[in-house]
Amino acid sequence: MQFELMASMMCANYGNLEREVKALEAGGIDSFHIDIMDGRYVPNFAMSLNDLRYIASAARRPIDVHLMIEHPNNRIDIFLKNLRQGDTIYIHPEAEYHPSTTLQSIINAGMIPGIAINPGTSVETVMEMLRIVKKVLVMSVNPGNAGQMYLPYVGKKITKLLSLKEDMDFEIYWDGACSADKILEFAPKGVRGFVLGTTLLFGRDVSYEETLHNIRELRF
Ligand code: S6P
Ligand code: MG
Repeated sequence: MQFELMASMMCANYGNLEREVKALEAGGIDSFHIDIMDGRYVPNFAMSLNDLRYIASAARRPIDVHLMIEHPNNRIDIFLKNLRQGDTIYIHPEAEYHPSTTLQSIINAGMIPGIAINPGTSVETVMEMLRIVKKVLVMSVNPGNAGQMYLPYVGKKITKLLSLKEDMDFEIYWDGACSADKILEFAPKGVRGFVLGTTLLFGRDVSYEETLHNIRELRF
């Protein structure tokens, strides 16, 4: 079964970021998920521009930037110029007056446009944007922190998005409290990728290589 695994880098060991990037790549990670926060859209500061720059320069695999900031269009150029063609930028539509303008800036720069949907945001309110984006990041926890509990009502929203994805031409990605049982349940249904944080990948006594191997070997 084909699915992508992304590393939530806010959960990585900052004591040696280069070693983390190399170990994750050697273990077979598909991309690096960078959570950028401004302390306003979400009540936290996780990663920022220098973290993104450093990881983008050390990594060979693609970067997914998850912008949890207000009015990303005001600052989109500084993120775009630190990425390579084909990297992804997710914005939160609620954080922008004109999210379709921001998404168009991302497309024009040769990046993959995505939206992140909060647990409390319904599919109906982002329906038109589903025609613009290539990726939808479904938040299964409220944005702002790692290590939270999965919110089970998000499952129904994923079912709805799965029924729309072929016609509207987007892929679904999972962000928040991702465990092996969620991958077992949702990868066969068509969820394309999973962001791995403290629940499954980081802060454990198991190497990244072994964890990623075990996830790929899950029996579906
Ligand atoms: C949350 C952020 C996520 C977390 C991820 C961490 O604001 O967007 O990407 O980093 O959820 O994973 P876990 O397994 O600790 O929830
Ligand atoms: Mg995220």
